[in-house]
Amino acid sequence: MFMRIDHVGIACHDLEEKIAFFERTFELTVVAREVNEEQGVKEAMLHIADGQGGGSYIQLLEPLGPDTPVGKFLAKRGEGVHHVAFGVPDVAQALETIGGRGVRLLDEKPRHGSMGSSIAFLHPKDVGGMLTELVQAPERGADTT
Ligand code: MC0
Repeated sequence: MFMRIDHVGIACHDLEEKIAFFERTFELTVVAREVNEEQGVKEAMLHIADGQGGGSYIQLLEPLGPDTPVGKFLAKRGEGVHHVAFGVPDVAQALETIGGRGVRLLDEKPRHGSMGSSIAFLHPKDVGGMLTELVQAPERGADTT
């Protein structure tokens, strides 16, 4: 079902400061930046490697406000790993399969994600405490409405 780790999302207070740290320390390069109003984040993707069905990235996330998923996470836990995202061939199909196995779906259908991807989240309490995201790369096409 999972083809690769698409990205690891890291919550931070200051996106620009954290980008500079990752570039300087790990020699990573920002390949995309986006404001995602629906998810309440300003984010940057830093490329790690290419793999089956797409690349893998570090995603840096700064909240657009305190009353957003990342804003609440920062207030409660501070900076750190917010979620792990796995590449899947078909996010709608993966949701149906995983939901059928008893995991609570935070999204019943795919939403718009980074770099034109289709994404959906699974409840962290049902995945060993890890907020889990499913990602379908854009070239395969999907309903992102
Ligand atoms: C909350 N919890 C987490 C967590 N956030 N556990 C692990 N990782 C996280 N990131 C835990 C809390 O500690 C709590 O456990 C329980 O889950 C319920 O959390 P809550 O604080 O009561 O509830 P909320 O209102 O903060 O909601 C948490 C929830 C929400 C995960 C449901 O954040 C959500 O729907 N997230 C999905 C969307 C999202 O995160 N978007 C931002 C990234 P206890 O034990 O205290 O009960 S968007 C993104 O990344 C896009 C742009 C992309 O990749 O392309």
